[in-house]
Order: sequence, then C-alpha cells, then structure tokens
Amino acid sequence: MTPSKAGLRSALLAALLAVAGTANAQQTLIVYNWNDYIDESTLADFQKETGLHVDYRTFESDAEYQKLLAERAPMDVVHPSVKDIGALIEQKAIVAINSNKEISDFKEFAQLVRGRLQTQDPHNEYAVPYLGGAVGIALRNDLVTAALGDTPVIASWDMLFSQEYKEKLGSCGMSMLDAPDEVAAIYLNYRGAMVSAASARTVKRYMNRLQDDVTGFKNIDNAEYIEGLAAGTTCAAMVWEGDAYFAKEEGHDVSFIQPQEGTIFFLDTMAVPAHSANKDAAIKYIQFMNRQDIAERNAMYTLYRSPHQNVQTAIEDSRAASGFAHASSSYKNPLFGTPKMTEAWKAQVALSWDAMVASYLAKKAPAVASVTTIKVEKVQ
Ligand code: SPD
Repeated sequence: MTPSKAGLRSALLAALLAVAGTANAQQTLIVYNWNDYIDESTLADFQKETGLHVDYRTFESDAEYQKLLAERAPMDVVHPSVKDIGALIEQKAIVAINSNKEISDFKEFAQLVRGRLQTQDPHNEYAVPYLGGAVGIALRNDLVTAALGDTPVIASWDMLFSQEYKEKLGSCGMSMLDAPDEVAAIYLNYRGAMVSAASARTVKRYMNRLQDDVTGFKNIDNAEYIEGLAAGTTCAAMVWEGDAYFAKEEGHDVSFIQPQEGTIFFLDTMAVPAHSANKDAAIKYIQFMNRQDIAERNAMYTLYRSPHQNVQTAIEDSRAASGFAHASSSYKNPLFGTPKMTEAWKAQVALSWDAMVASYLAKKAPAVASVTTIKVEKVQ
C-alpha cells in the first residue's frame, strides 16, 4: 500500500483487529488482496462475527500474486482478476468453492459480470466477483492546466500517448499501469487494432510502438501514482478508477477521464488457493465479503463498482445525489473486457512487455527504476 491511503489507515486497522480479536488461540486466515481495495472495518466485523483472525496482506500487480501462488506462499484467500481465472483453474492453483451454491447462485450479479465470469468459470464454481471498474486517466488538474496552456484536456488516450500531449505533460510527471494484459488491450484498441483478433505478430508490432510512447514516463507502476497525484509529482497517469476518485475525495485536485476510444472494464474476484490450509474458513470469509451489506460498504469506501446489480444501482443513486458519478454508467460501452487470450497472445504480450520495461529502464537513467517488482506488505 502507498502512504496516501494506507498510512492513515493501517494503524486504525491494527487497532480494530486487536479489539475484535481475543487472546485465545484463534484460527488465522491469510488473505491477499489488491492495495487500497477494502473498507478495513469490514475485516474487524468479520473477526467479531466469526472469531476467526485475519492476517490481511496486499499486493500491487497480477505478477505479484501469481508468483505467490506459484511458490505456494501461505494463503487462504486471494483476489485474482477474472481474466486469469480460467488459467488458474487449469493449473489447479485454485479450488471449487461454490459447486453446491454455498456462496451464491450468481443471480444477483450484473449481467455483464456474469458474462465475464462465464468465459472463465462456466459453472460459477471457483471465483466470486468482488469489485471492478474502469481503467482511465487521472489528471492532477492544476498541474495539467499549467502545462497545457491553451491546449484542451480531451477524453482520449492521446493525453498520454500522443506526441502533442506528451511534449507538454512529460515534464510534470506521467505514469502508466504495470498491467501487461490490460495495457496491451487498451493500447491496441486505441491504435486501431482488433484486439480480440490480433495475432502475436500484430501484438508485437503495437507493443514496439508503445515502447516508444512510454519513453520519458516517470513510472510504470500501480501504486506510486497514488502518492504522486496527491503530492503533485505526477500530473497524468493511467489508473484504476477508484484510486483517482479516492484522491479527489481526499481533497486533491484530481479528476478522472474515461477515454472515448474505449477502455478495459476490469473485474476482480475472490478465490481459494488449492494449497490453503483453511479452506472452510476461507469460504466463510468469501461468504461474508459477498453479503450485500458488506459488498456495499466496500464499494462505497473504495469508489470502485460493485458486481452486485442492486448494490451498484443503489450506490449510483446515492452518489448521484451527492454529486459523485463514475465517468460512465456501469457496465456500458465504451468499457470492454480483457479479451479471452490465446496462449500465443499471452506469451507475446509477456515477451513484449519485458522488452518494453527493459528498454524503458535503460533510457530512464540516472533515476532509480520504479517498476513494481515484489512489494508485498503485511498489515495486522
Ligand atoms: N488499487 C488497486 C485496485 C485493483 C484494481 N484491479 C486491478 C486489476 C488488475 N488486473
């Protein structure tokens, strides 16, 4: 987690968990979730209700949790993105937890969410949706206005990738997500390629172009931009939307743009690793977090979108009344999902990504690189 949110809250979380816990030997559940992705008071409530102790840890990228899973690091609940569920099932890295509808019959989830899951987990056995949202651009308004002069702010990926905007915004700090699959899909779509039909050769060609386009960016990273936007050291960043809305709610001069060319609608889930030592307790945790009242608290707090149709509708109504609205209404165009990736697509994206990062770091000297590697943080 980055200090902008976590610094304020990890102390609170520790206090809440201490109060909720007892001195008795408790069963401990190890939960890995994305950074800045929970209302931490729900953890304390879970402990109070069940008597189970939660050892809550965070990660910042797909690569981080995938490495932890591959290493069989102690873990009872993990939050993979829906795009990876099919592969995790195939690898036998996660287990079926909902074969008898113990957790949900999935009827309460938005149609687009169910469709997204269907392609990966056709019988809704392995993964329960948690939160989702759009990828877009966060702007630190004061800095961007000063840097752009008469050039207008536009709802376009041009703000990050066109020469015209980069020349103006490069000096106030630009940043791109460290999320190969999402970035590749967004970039190919932006540059006019048919993402779902792109051959490995096409992927390679476009990723080479991206390599030039990110030259001069301050970061390729999933957490530093949160701090950077707040501190004014980053002015334009590709972000997961909740992080931008949260910065705004904390009083920073930040806005979120959903580019008109289209963007990813990502969806994260809850799953149980095959090597979990506490599978029954893990199912209880997922059941609890999937409860409508708890799901609502997490969506309200994080400013991401709830997969529960009713919860999201109620939230949108109450937020609209207070002047808050997501850049587009839920689950509609121009949001699209990460395409069902063929092995060749995935392999080429991974290869091209590594080459792009290597070239980016080589050009970035003398500053120290900040591409995310492993930064697992433990909060308890
Ligand atoms: N603050 C991070 C929130 C996580 C958003 N989901 C990321 C999906 C990546 N595939």
